[in-house]
Amino acid sequence: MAISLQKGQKIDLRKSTGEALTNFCVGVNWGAIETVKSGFLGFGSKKVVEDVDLDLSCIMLNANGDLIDWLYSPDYNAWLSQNNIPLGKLTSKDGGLRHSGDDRQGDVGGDDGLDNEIISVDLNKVSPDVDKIFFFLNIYLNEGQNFDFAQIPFAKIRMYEGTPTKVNSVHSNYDIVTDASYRGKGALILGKLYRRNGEWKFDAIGEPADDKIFVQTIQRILENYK
Ligand SMILES: [Ca+2]
Ligand SMILES: [Ca+2]
Repeated sequence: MAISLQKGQKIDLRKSTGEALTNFCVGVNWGAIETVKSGFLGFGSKKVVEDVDLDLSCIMLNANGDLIDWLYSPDYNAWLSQNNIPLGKLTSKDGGLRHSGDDRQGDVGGDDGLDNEIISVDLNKVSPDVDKIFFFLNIYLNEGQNFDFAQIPFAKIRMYEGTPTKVNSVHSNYDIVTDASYRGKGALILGKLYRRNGEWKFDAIGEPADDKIFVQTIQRILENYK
């Protein structure tokens, strides 16, 4: 039975068998905004799809709270290099975390049951220098777009065993859009994996933020969540 996460809940990373959960996926599943626009005098109504570009990212901190590694989309690299910000990448230096790549639309035609952006985690490969791994989600608004988590038809986060294309067993999940505190917000600090007495644990932070771009969310985490 999957755990339905509550904001601020701390959980052990254990399978239902009691074994430590070390290989899993952190995934976000979401839908594009689909509306039906009726034509003149009600004729010729058509479905209009508005792309929803959510970005799942993570950063790794050492025990002093210093940023030592990160995963975020390389699609922003031109802008990042102009601003002297480390370039985006999809695999961590230690190979323990891997991002499935940037999805810029969301599901069209309803929930396909698979996550649109996934970070695969193998805790056995994570460098001993990494003490905390923060996961966060940002809405990237294209020119002329203006929406927040409340307008997205569905957006769910989960931890599960499996691969980006196959879900074997869901460990825990968290529903974003049904939480009223996310209305009007463009960013969400999902939670952190952290070491405690030689074991990894997860803290479902669930804090929304007004950040316009993920680098602001990284800054926020470094300032407030060490
Ligand atoms: Ca995306
Ligand atoms: Ca999906």
